[in-house]
Amino acid sequence: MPDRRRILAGLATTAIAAVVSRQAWAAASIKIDDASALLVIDVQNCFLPGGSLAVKDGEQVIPVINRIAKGFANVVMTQDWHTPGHISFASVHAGKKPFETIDLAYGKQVLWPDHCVQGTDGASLSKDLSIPQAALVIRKGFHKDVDSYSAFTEADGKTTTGLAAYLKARQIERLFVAGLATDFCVAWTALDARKAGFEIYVVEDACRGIDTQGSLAKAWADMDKAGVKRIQSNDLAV
Ligand code: VGL
Ligand code: ZN
Repeated sequence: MPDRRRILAGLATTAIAAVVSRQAWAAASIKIDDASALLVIDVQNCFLPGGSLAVKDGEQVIPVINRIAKGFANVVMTQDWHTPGHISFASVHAGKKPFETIDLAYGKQVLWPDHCVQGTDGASLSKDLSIPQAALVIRKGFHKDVDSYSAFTEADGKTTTGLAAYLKARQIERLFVAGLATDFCVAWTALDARKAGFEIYVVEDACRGIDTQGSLAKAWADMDKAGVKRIQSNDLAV
């Protein structure tokens, strides 16, 4: 019965279309408004292939970040910006190697290869970032004796970068965070954003982690507990 077959085929097509459009709707359901800002964390040469603290597959975040950034009027970038001989560098602690930890006055510190030294090419933001509307670059980690993974508060837990006040002065309530590295600067930024009262989403596929001594799993667990939302770039309506 050709007619019946045609009707059934038509129904099937309609059903498939409904499913597809529902998925499309569900997949891009998070709206970006004037109270939203994108934070692009530390997309710097040192953290990219060939860099002194290269994050595995770090370069893969760049096209994703460039794509989602088109949906944001408000974008802040951060730049890890250490003094030469910074306290977070293994090279200044006799007998210590990168990725070992030490206890400092403000708590446990992972030691790193020398990276993101002020004014060096390694500290430059990647030339492949394409976010011309970014209005602010926050530099952090520039006090020689204190690290600062977070874009908000240095590792002493009290020295502020001023970012929360800037965002609040601009009526920003909702933050989306992307960049490097998921388990250090991205996670610490997201956790501090919650403490400062912001709603925050980590865009997972726009980030990559270092993952030393279980740090990546711990970071996601801490973020989950603190109410940080974990999304994919396709969830954003851009
Ligand atoms: C970072 C380790 C040391 C980061 C910065 O951007 O996540 N990680 N400094
Ligand atoms: Zn650093």
